[in-house]
Amino acid sequence: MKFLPIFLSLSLASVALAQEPAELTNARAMYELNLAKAKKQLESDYHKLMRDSLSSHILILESYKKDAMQAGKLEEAVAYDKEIEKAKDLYSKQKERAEVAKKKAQKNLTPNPSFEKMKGDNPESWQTRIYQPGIVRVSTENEAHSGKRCIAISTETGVDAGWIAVVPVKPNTTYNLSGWIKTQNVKGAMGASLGIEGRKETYGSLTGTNKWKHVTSTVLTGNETQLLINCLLGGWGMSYGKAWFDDISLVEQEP
Ligand SMILES: [Ca+2]
Repeated sequence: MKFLPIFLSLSLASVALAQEPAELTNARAMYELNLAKAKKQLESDYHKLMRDSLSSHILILESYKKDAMQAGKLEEAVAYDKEIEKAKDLYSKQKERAEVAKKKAQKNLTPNPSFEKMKGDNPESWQTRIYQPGIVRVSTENEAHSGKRCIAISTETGVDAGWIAVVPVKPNTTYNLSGWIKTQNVKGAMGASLGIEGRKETYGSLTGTNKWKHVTSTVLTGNETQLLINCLLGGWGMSYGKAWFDDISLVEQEP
């Protein structure tokens, strides 16, 4: 019997966790988001400060070198010259580090974005959705924008269908969604476009026949913690023809 209080208190704790109020969940998400933003800002400030300090250091060394030259102290001037080379080397290394950090922050979050990896008959991490029935062919093809493969949707009878990938995202954050679309005799509804499933706005909305075209747009997440990228032929109605998609990108934007 003496274990009962522990058992009870454990049960109460798990009930309390299961029923965490939405405000608390949101507050925690906001805290983590702000913390991530602050870390990113600190890192970028740090890189800038390092470069600024090294620039001033180089300027000072150069003025010392000039003074030494004018005073005919050649050995001293050569020593300053070596210091200047060292500082310039550090500056370029620092610049490289900042660029690597920036690239890391701008990572494309789309899984298998060029459709090069296959899993069975489908590109890995992508699946098809048929919203309105029609005779539709979904395929991976060799007419790629880059690499060897891309995805395609085609129909003569009309269709509303898409290739979908799920991407975890941060709430209340801005992302840039972009991709390449090619079309052949597309007509009806939104045509061929890139969008987020469940949202009415689509990006690109190509009709007719087009060579590979780059489409890009800004997506705000609001409360969402995942986005379903949708390479779509149709969209709130039926479209006809054929569309190809390749090199899809979802990148978090700088705060
Ligand atoms: Ca590709």
